[in-house]
Amino acid sequence: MRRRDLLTLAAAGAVAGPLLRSRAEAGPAAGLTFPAGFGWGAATSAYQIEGAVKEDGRGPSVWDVFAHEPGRIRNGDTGDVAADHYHRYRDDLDLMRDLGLTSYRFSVSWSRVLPTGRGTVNPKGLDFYHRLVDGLLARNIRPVVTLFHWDTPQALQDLGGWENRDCAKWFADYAHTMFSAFGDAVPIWLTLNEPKTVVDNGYTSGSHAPGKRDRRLANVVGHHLLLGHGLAVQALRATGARSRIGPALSLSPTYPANDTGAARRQAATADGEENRRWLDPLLLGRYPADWLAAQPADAPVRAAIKDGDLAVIAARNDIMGVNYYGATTVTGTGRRVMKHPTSQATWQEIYPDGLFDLLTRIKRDYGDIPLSITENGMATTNALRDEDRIAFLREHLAAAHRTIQAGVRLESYHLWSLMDNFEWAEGYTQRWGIVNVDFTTQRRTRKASADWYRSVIARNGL
Ligand code: IFM
Repeated sequence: MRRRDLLTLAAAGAVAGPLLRSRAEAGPAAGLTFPAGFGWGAATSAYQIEGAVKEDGRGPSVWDVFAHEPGRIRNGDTGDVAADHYHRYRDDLDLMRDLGLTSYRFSVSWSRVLPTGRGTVNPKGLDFYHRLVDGLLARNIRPVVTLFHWDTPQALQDLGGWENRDCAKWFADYAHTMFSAFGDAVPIWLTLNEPKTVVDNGYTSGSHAPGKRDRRLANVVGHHLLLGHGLAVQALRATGARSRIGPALSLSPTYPANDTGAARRQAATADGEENRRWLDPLLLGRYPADWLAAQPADAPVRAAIKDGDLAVIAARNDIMGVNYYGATTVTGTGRRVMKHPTSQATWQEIYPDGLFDLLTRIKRDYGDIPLSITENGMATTNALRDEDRIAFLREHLAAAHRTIQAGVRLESYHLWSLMDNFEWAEGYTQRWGIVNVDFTTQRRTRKASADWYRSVIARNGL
């Protein structure tokens, strides 16, 4: 299900209901202590916060180009300045320290480090990330670094980008550059952020860069992304670094809208698209048979999958990053419906119990791999008094706690997002941060949720 389709549903009135009807109304979860050493984090990504898109030798990415095309982004917004983090990172590091964060997930702008995506390294670009990592380590905050959060260098896009199989190799070379430069200073690398969103939004609905609308091509892109992940894992192992590595996937448990066999079958099919088509190749070394069978005989993805690819893709991961925003509910005809409350982001079907279902399912079906929640959060129009976000976070953390009690190796939680930022096609209209950013003055102000999260971290629990 694509976010664009959900917007259609929302417009038709299918999205409704007060936020967090069920468990939140039952009262706050309390007295839940997390294991010692549990990682309390927040997440961001480069294009969404850095700005400084033309400074210090940075090359353009697909998002620079896309955001400047008329009609692509709400209000004509761009990430040119964003939250100006490139210049304000020291203050932002202090903000993280004051919150008590023990983990910070950010992404590297590939074209800041390699302006044309490959070849000559831009020392000033690399230096920015050195200063950021050093600043985190000096504040006892663990850097969790994503290598690809959708901002493919435009120079590589001009060569076909992820449609071109070579992009997997270019990505692995860039990853190797980063591994060599940072060694053990970065304890956790995340290769890809949400390949599903690239496939769905970047190449199917066209609502994200590079704005293509070709589902057949999209699935080829999906395969090349997975191949790039596997090659990057190999590249890390080759350096001998002790850092750990894995992907960050957006996953969504799928449920039938009613108790009919047709709805259950459609939920299983939706599970193939939402979850198994990513988890199976990465953790089992094969595409799901039903997903593959659903691809037409002449689908280009069939030819794109070469002998040996799946062995590369299934290279051992040390950790699995899970971005969890909500559930997926489908009817007997396969239509997506919104059974649970939503947020300012109308594609979001808020269902905290789904986090428990999802993480326990990963352990059951894929083995006992360490997990990190690499994103979880909601957008709200409430500027500073974001009580709805607090309710959301409380319920999801309670579900995370139950997951740990059930024996899942969940080691950290990163809320999305540290601060308000450029929300892709929605520009600056959706506020996901626990820290408010005034995009005129760049002033940062902690929201109620930031103070609440700070107390959770201080208590190591709810
Ligand atoms: O802002 C995005 C992020 O870049 C990826 N995951 C979902 C978030 C909210 O839409």
